[in-house]
Amino acid sequence: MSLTRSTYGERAKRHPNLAAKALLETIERKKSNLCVSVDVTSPSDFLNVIDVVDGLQNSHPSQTHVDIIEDFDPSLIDRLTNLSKKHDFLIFEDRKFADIGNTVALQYSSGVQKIASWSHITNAHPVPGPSIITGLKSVGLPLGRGLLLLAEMSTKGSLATGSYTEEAVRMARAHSDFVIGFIAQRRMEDVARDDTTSDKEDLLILTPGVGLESRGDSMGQQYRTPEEVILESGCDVIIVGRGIYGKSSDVDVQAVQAQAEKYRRAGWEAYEKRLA
Ligand code: 5BU
Repeated sequence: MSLTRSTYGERAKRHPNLAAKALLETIERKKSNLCVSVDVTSPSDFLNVIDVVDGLQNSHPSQTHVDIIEDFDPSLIDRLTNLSKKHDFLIFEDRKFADIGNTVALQYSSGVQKIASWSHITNAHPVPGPSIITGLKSVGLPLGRGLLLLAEMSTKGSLATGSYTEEAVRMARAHSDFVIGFIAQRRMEDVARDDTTSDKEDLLILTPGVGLESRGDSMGQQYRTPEEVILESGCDVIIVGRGIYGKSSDVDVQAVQAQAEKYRRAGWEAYEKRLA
């Protein structure tokens, strides 16, 4: 059965990769294909937004950018990890690695952030070629982590199109033990397919550029609705940031709760329509 007609739970049972399996299982358990991108700079807002949206079982996983947090302190990661256990969500650090294998392995494992030690999923630009996967895999695979490749972007004028996207898909197929899917705007099964492509392939599609009230921002971001993303384009997860916590520096917890539930419901209803 095609992936767009299968439930998250059925795909979880079949999936060989531990991080992908955990992601699919949790989506099914929480009935949420919403990933909230928590792009706030204050550590307390960061933890509050996650506590509120995940406490309501709204979101899974939470996407982070720890490099934007003011006065980053490693204890923040302990608190984030505790929340992820308490509320049953995976952490996806949207790090977008883009360097040579040796450097990305160090960026992933070391420094102040030690991303590999706490982030279940991370992502990378395919621009350096397959060596970026080899570098990240040397650190992440023994820890049971998963990698997403940026096959496409949501921004106006993105260069990640055509043969670039095709090469990203080939790279992912060649490393399917560690690459669990893509950041992309549509499904990738039919891209660069050849005789060697397995029918059992299940590469997940996590999609940013999702908004219910706006079609974009003033800096090139482009939004589509959850229905366009999940039902029409067959993607697996909607990634939503400002649509949930707004643009102001004061996070309004009640408004965040309401918006998160609105996006969760929209994403799940689009998925149910797709199955039907
Ligand atoms: P927004 O507030 O919903 O626009 O946030 C979208 C998030 O997804 C934000 O964290 C971006 O860094 C991230 N993103 C994106 O918007 N578009 C892309 O192509 C990629 C990531 Br890759």
